[in-house]
Amino acid sequence: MFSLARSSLNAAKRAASGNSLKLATRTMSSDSVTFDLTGSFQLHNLDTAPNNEITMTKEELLEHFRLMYTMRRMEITCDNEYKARSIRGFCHLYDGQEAVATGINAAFEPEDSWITSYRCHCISLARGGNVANILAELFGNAGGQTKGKGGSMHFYSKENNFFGGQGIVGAQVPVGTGLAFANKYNAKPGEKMNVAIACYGDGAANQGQIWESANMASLWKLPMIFCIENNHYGMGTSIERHSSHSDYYKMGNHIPGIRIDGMNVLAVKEGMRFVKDFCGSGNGPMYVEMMTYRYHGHSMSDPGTTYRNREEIAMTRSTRDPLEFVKKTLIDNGLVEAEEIKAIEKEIRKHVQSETKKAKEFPDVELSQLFDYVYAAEIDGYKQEVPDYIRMPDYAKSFWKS
Ligand SMILES: Cc1ncc(C[n+]2csc(CCOP(=O)(O)OP(=O)(O)O)c2C)c(N)n1
Ligand SMILES: [Mg+2]
Repeated sequence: MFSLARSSLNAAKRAASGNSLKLATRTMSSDSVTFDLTGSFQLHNLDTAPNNEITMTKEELLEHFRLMYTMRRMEITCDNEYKARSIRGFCHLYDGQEAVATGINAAFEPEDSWITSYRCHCISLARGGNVANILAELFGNAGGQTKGKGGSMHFYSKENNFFGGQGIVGAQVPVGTGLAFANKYNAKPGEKMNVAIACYGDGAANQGQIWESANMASLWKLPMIFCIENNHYGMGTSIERHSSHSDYYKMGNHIPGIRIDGMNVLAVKEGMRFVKDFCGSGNGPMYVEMMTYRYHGHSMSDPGTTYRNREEIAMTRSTRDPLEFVKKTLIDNGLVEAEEIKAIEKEIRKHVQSETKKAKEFPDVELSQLFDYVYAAEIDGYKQEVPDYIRMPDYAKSFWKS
């Protein structure tokens, strides 16, 4: 027990490493501020590096804050709705990790491809989803992003180049490598390629299929980003107990890597601008390690306090919270008054409330449409497949194809 608590505290120290909540300011003009990012990156096998500063306008910072606060409120709503049993099944929340999805999205173009694990609600939101459709998917009704048939782990939006939510740990990585292959294949000669990113966890990072994907991506110089969201725990196991080494950004061996302070949205944005530029220019893949933290347990069925202690969670919240960081950056640099932030928070809370109401008002999925969109509607003239047998929870209500 003692060693577990110790390793858990080590993890907390690492999560808390990097810049403190306060970001040093370099220069200021009337409508933008340049921030110092020194200490936010660690490099592996790279001759070039991201800039050690980033210039942001008030509007850009506010936009990031709005998205991150919407994510936070949406995940808190999921927690409440799950406890009220309006959401059933698996449900993995992203609060604590908001700066990662927000910063990547800020560096990406809509044409870049993105695929992730089951912890996918907020990435789907960043990628152009809306709160009502995301919650409707969790409620399992017809207004959901995948028509209420996927649930928490299976968001998907082809028009936003978001290739989902995967329930199988690591499965997104070979598929993401395939997306990178497609992006290279479809690129116009001489032009920058769109990149593909696969986000996965520290627990997934030692899987064989990831090494295999990395090998092909490197061999074929694919514009592929292997992005490890290191929240310091797998499904109840700290990195000290599940990985023989913890420098995840060096895991690609000869493949270049970068470790980024994943609690600082500006570091994520600037770091990912560099990574996208590197991979999209034909230099091959890169390993990216985002140092982050999850506040909730692994999923809603895990209280999240048996393998780490409450002090660790409280310490991260008070010293490294990604939202407090943006808020403080805005206020300390005189870009907004605290009152303005409070008003924005109030407006977003109301928005999430009304989206929740809207999400609940969509109708149930029609039984006759249960298999629409599950299999391809028509392939080479063949009509959509319906399985021969459907096992319902109540055996007597199961179906056989007549
Ligand atoms: C192949 C496979 N093995 C095991 C599981 C069960 N499982 C789900 S998540 C998880 C831990 C993954 O941890 P990590 O990769 O760190 O991601 P995080 O949940 O921290 O985001 C496990 C073991 C699974 N879904 N798929
Ligand atoms: Mg993890």
